[in-house]
Amino acid sequence: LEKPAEKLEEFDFDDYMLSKAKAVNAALDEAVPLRYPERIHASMRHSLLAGGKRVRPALCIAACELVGGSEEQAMPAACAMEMVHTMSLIHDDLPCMDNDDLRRGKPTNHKAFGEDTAVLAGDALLSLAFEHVARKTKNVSADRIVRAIAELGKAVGSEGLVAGQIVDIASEGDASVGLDILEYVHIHKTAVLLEASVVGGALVGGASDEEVEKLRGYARSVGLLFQVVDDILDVTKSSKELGKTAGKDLVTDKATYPKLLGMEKSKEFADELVRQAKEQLSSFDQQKAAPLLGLADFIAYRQN
Ligand code: GRG
Repeated sequence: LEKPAEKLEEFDFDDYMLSKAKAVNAALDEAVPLRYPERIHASMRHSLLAGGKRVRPALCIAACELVGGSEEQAMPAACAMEMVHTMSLIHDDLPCMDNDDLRRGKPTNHKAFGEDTAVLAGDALLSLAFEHVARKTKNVSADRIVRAIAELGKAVGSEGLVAGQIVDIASEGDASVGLDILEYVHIHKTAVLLEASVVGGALVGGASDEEVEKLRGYARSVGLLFQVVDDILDVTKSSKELGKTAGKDLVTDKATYPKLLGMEKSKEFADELVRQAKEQLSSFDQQKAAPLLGLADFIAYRQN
């Protein structure tokens, strides 16, 4: 008897994520050497090499490999996604935004280097992201590189991260914020960059238009899922910390899914989003889709 194809190889997701994170960390280290002027490069490296799950680069590489491309083709785009993500975290932590002291277990960039340097480090990472994809992507047609860059540009600007952040700021403390605004903020602050990561990876990997659109659908579901789960974790984590049933989410006026939908419905919504994400991958070879299927589960069932 022939073994069914899906049984041929057991996919080790943890091993996959570890090996991709290691390769991405090495590429990021090389992309930002500690050269003159040392202060700005030290500041960029402080945040860029501070750990982090490297979900965006993993999505980018996995999408590229799924459509027949290689890790090498995707790596510059994968690094660019992490550079943009890191810059958004640096700016998000600033005193004029969330005013946070800690990020990825280390002092935030402005705490370590001062606000002036932190703003510049974010700007430099944003600019480097685009230069890096344009200059370092190899064995991919110029047309595909330009399309990937356009995806990234859209994800960053006033139709992307910036849009999510400005609406988030405007709705702070507004008790009337409903599901529509909450979803808008989550889609723009989080899902758009996950979408650019997946679609960018697919484009440099040689995906057909049909494959790109299926992967875009996958990324949109996974992007919203990321935030719904984040909201759920906020409640469960702070409940544990407080040792009571009411978490941080329930005692602040920030709109979240558990607050607007209730915990049970939020979990049902998350389950539905995982299902939708996986459905978008059903026409691909399931063995080859294992990393993206695993990433959907990882985002859904993670603990932080
Ligand atoms: C992009 C020009 C420009 C400005 C930034 C501040 C801002 C505008 C946008 C905020 C974006 C933001 C901080 C969104 C939250 C994203 C998010 C889900 C962060 C957590 O991501 P993880 O869990 O973190 O992947 P790690 O540390 O694992 O990488």
